[in-house]
Amino acid sequence: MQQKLTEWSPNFEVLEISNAYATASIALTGAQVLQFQPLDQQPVLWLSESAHFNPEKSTRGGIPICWPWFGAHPDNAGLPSHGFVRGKAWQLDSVEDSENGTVVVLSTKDNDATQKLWPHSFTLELRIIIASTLNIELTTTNTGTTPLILTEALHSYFHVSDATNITVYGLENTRYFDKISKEFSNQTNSLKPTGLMDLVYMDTTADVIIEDPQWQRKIRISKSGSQTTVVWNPWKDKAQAMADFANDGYQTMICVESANALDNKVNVQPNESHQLITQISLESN
Ligand code: TA6
Repeated sequence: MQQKLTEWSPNFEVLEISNAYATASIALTGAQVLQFQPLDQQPVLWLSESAHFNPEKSTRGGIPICWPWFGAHPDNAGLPSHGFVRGKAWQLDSVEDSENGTVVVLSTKDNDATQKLWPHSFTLELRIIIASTLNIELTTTNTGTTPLILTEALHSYFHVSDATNITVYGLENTRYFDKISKEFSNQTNSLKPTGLMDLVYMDTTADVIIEDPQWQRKIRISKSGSQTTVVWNPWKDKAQAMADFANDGYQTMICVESANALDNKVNVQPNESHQLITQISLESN
């Protein structure tokens, strides 16, 4: 394995890994995986061509970590969207080769600034295993004396050849909340993106498959410790409104997020831990 820590912009440090199976890059801001590309494959994760590499903000693409709330804060719209750890400096604890691939561990914990936003004590650890598959394990540990009640997501952006020509399987017969219409519905069939979608699928632990006929591959997203799957594509108008989203960027991405959101809250008791895990693998069509 080869590893390099480089600054992609001032104070924005990125760990670049290259091993026998894949290359990957991980920003220390937010412990955000920015890139993952198995050898001889198109990149699996989508990273915006217009991304801003800001040491205090989440980057558009890869896998931002939404924690300890997903989306807007439930009671206080003034708090940051998707929680506060995606714009926080994480500590790089270790980088080691194992028989399963390269294992990278990052962590963060509460401090005065987080206590003001969310008055709880915690440690968070992200374990990333880079091989021909990408394994991500987010462990929340309650180091305080009262229960932690939280929502969260591994907000994964996937790279596809053409968003209008993919099919998303695995969410059939699942109830979802549509964040645009603000209504609950039931997904009857597989999903074919045709426009803006912001869908929160409830009570599902199923694998999701993104079938991409043009690139002759399927991306399989398996998960554990997750009861919610979120599917998002901002489509043309919303993408144009975002400074870090190239105008046509929506055409080559889709977010499929392993999450615990809305009523699928997680309750972590003092001295206990909870793990949100996702595994991303490629299969040929
Ligand atoms: O997961 C979908 C979502 O919650 C959308 O509602 C959308 O706004 C998106 O995340 C991106 O949020 P961000 O704060 O990164 O711009």
